[in-house]
Amino acid sequence: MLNLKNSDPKISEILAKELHRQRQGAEMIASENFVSLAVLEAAGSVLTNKYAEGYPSKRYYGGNEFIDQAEQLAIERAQKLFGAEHVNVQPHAGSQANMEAYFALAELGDTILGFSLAHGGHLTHGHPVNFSGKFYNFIHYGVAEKTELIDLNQVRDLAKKNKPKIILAGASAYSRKIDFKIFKEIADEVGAYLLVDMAHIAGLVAAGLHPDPVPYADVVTTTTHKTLRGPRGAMILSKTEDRLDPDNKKNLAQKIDSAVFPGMQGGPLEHIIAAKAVAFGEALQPEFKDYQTQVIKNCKVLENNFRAAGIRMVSDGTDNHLLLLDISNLGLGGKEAETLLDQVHIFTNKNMIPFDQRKPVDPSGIRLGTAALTTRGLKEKEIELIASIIIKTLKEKRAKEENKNKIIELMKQFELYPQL
Ligand code: DSN
Repeated sequence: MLNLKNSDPKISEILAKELHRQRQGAEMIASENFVSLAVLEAAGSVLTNKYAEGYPSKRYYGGNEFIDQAEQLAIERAQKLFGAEHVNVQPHAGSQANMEAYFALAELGDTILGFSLAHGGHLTHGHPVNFSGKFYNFIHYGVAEKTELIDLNQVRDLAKKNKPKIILAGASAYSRKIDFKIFKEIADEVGAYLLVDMAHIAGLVAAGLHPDPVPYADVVTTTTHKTLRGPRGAMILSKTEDRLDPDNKKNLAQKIDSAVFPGMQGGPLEHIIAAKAVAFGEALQPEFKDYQTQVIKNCKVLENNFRAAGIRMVSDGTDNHLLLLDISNLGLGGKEAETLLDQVHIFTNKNMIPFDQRKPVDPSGIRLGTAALTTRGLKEKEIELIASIIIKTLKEKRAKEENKNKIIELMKQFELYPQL
């Protein structure tokens, strides 16, 4: 840090301000977390200097003796963590991981059945503005209007009618458990691959606190930086054998590897891969399960407080690390709510709710998560205080200075990176 301060004071100052912002706020964006200093150190390491196109012991550049060891460790730790047959740790981000999985499993223009973004899915699950919606013929299932749970009857009906090449399960704003066994049954009924994007819940899956997609899915993609608490990046887990195409020269693992490189990416980010290895090592420790257990407990505290305050939650609550509030009957939109909460230093994001009457830029929902706050050490008592400030701020439609100060004081008690 000393070097940066001297050589580029402008950027150094921006980094310092961002650290200050992170320290002073209650981070409730459901897809964010705080990595350990060890992960941070690996991510900022000399491995950034190295070109390593290819895979361990099969590189297109020399000098990869140590890079190979780091990547191999990342692979082996991820295999152990998730019981996966094959792991590719090179995807730069969740979006690339999904693109690579589609490349491996389908031809351009093939039909894929995925969860609608408007009901809690993801942009890369076939939204028309995204590559996925442009390159493939996506059909979407959603949630049932009454329960706001994934409508498995609709999934089955659409699968039978459209005979997709891939059925895709996974979400970015869904607060309930996903039954991957049923998805697998439906995929088998229509001869489709099952692809699961477990980005949001990967940490819960690793800790055994969410149904595990790995035994059922042909391929599982995930980011590494959400509940899994690693560096910003992604990976792909897969079975080795290809159920659908046994005569193909490549098995499923080889198809995934070639889709990642040379299909989609060039030089892997080996500093980030080393940081992934560190994070997977951390997730293999028993304390990681305690952490994930607390993430869910903290989210339940939010649920109980919002229910008591009469604030509607999509699907009436949560089983995981996130909650989706429907604030339409409080007389404010998601955009305004996000801004008001920002002003009291509670960081959230506006989000569409199923069957939303408003537009994505100003929808009816607010998404909240507890992964990052739990990393900072907050437990039930502190989450109660934060819930009460959220409720007051939303109901009064006012960002009061006293509430902002309460959050700043609270967060001071849970130091973030005191060593930095
Ligand atoms: N942007 C991520 C999220 O917030 O859920 C998903 O990619």
